[in-house]
Amino acid sequence: MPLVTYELADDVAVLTLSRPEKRNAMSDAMLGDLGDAVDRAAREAKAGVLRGEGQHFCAGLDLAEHVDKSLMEGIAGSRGWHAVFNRIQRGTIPYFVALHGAVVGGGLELAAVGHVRVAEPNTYFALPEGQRGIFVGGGGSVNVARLIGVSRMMDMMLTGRVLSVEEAERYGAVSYLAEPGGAFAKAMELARRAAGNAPLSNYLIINALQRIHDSGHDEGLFFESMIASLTQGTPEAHERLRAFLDKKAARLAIPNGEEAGG
Ligand code: 1HE
Repeated sequence: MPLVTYELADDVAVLTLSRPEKRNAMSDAMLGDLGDAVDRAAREAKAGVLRGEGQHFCAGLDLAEHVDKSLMEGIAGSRGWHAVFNRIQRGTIPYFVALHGAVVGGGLELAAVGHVRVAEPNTYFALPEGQRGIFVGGGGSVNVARLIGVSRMMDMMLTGRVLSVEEAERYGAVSYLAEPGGAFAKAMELARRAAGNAPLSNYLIINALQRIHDSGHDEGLFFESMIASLTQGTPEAHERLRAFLDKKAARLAIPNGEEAGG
């Protein structure tokens, strides 16, 4: 049985970390299965949902496999995480991450490379690398720091602070608070919505925004103009703009339950 199971629900690929007896700790084999599932989703789906089986999302790096690794093996391991995670973060489809229970160490690094995070009330977040005598290796120094800020990340790593879901939401790591047991359904709802967007827009949203954010002001604005004109010229954009003008487009679902536009 693969350690990451794959299902296709219409246009949405559902990737489930399936090693609950070890709290979905990420072994080398599991990372390989995650990479295979991500590549399959890129071929078949328009959006992805990532979740964990059992009581927790993911307990991070499989520590049992890492007791006796050499320095070079450690580097290769970390670079392997980067390679797979990059195919999620800067791939072709957006990922919605459904969180519950422990989101710890590499589990938080994995959640951070998704594009939108939904969490249940029992979710908690920790970076116990300092306590374990190691360091983040799955891109967290870039991606977790980008989500919550360097100073909060240092606090978590230095003191072992465990964030509640409310704190994580306040810090920007969680976009939606779900009901108990409701994170997957909410992530599916959001993924289905995103799957209805123009695929080129989704690709650019997940690839260009992060690169623009990493670049300078002038480069960012220049890059943005190029992308804006590129998307406007596509037949799909013409069709969608025409649908809006003809009042055939889906209307905005505004928070008070009314609809507007279109
Ligand atoms: C594991 C792992 C793991 C559980 N590697 N085996 N991550 C951590 O430091 C977190 C370590 N795990 C925990 O603190 C707890 O397991 C949890 C708080 C996540 C969950 O607690 P609980 O009570 O539900 O489970 P448990 O009884 O602690 O664990 C159940 C089994 O899973 C047990 O194995 P068993 O054979 O005794 O049944 C645990 O040993 C096993 N298990 N977590 C290996 N992580 C790219 S660099 C990233 C760096 C990091 O991720 S550092 C943080 C690592």
